[in-house]
Amino acid sequence: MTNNENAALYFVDRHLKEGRGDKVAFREAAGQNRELTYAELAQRSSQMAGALARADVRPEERVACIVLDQVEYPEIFWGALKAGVVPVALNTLLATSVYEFILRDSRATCLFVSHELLDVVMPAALACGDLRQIVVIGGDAPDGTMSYGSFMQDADPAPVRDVGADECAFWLYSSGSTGQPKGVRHVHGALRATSDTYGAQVLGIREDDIVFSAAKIFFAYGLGNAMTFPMSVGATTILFNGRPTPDVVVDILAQEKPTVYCGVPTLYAATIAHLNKTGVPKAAIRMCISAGEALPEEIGNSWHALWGVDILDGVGSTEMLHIFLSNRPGDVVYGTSGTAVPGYDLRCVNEEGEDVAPGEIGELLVRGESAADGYWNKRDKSRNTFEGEWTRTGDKYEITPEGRYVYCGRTDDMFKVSGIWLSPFEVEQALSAHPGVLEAAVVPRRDKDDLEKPMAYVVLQDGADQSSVLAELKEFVKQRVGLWKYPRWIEVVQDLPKTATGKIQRFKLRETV
Ligand code: 3SK
Repeated sequence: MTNNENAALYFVDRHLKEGRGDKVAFREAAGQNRELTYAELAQRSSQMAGALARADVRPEERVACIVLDQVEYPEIFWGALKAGVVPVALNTLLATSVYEFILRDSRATCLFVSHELLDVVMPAALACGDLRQIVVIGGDAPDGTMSYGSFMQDADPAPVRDVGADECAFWLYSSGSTGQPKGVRHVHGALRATSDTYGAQVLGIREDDIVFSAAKIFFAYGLGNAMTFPMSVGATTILFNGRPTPDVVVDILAQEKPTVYCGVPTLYAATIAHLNKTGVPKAAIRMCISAGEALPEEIGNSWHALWGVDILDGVGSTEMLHIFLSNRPGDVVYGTSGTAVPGYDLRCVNEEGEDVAPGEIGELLVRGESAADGYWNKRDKSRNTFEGEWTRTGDKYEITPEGRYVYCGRTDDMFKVSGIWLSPFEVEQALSAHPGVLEAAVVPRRDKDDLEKPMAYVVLQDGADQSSVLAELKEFVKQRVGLWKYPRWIEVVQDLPKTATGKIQRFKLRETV
């Protein structure tokens, strides 16, 4: 191969040749205060590639990353890419049973885990036969694991593996409508495809930018915001390893002075409420973006009133890697998702696959270079989603006469909570696992900020004590399926609407809500 298209050459090593070695690439916020320059990242990621080879992790094998936003994350991610090993970036908020499913499904042979997550992750890791190595970042490494320091120690840097742009680079996991997460395989070329389009042409990312993304690196949205977009131009990213509550976000905006802030609607709404009490500090933001779920108009207007800066609302997907439909700087219409990002084509089609007219609702299809290569081991689902050059989004949209796209809901029952897909099925399973619950149905309901959150209808087991079941259920769901998925409202009902074949008719409940 003559032209090595390994993405690490462009995003990491190029900065040395272009004289940005001493520039800070990543800085940890809120008391962590470690920094990583582009030169250090180039060196440490090459050393990581060598350490992976020394540990006998071979090219094309998967390494699972259950890692908080901290400086080791880019070292692992780019080190794996340099080695031709495939990092699988996993949500750090999942439950043990979901980790076990994903670790088995991905057949990862090595796991990197932040020590803060060990209690939840270790029982899953120990149950997975393919895992040969567990590397713990920070804290003490328990028996059967190795510390990050020892894993890296004295490893010789490895050369960057020669790969083509179409070779698999990394995986993300996307939740499925049946509750089973799907491994989404992305290629090396997809990273550049998102930074050359949305990053350069919508965000207009610049070398002097400092970026803070409240959305974590394990999300496709966070991966672009906090990793590839800033790294495409040699900018600096602020990393925060904790929960981005409104007070923390405001502190980071005031202390670290990011110029680009990337949030999600729920957090924008909570931050506005916080700022209305505390007042707006001096900050440096020039650009704010939002994705994950449609941004209510009111939130965009209130944010603009406080900061004098618009929020660019956009739409992306794990399958397309980042945003392909967005409002533009200087051309924001709140309540709409904007227009196609340069480099992407969109269609809105009816059930026959024909384009719908403006004003009619259809499913959104998207075409662009960053589309995933497919789902891992899910041929039917891959075929249904990736139709040749076009990717089905499962989102329903209407095009206004001015050519802007307006979100109209999901084609199936999935919905987003705080920007993360939620499968009602998965939450229903968790609710039904409680000894006091016979069956359950979950639908979205809008909260006071006009954002969707799960609402559950439950049928209790005969003889169950209603008040004690209700007192336990939210915590019970959090422990089983993940912290953000618990139902914010629970109503006890005598029975659930069902089809003749016993399928829950969630649309009937949605109408009631
Ligand atoms: O949910 C979105 O809008 C999104 C945006 C960018 C990347 C990934 C996703 C899921």
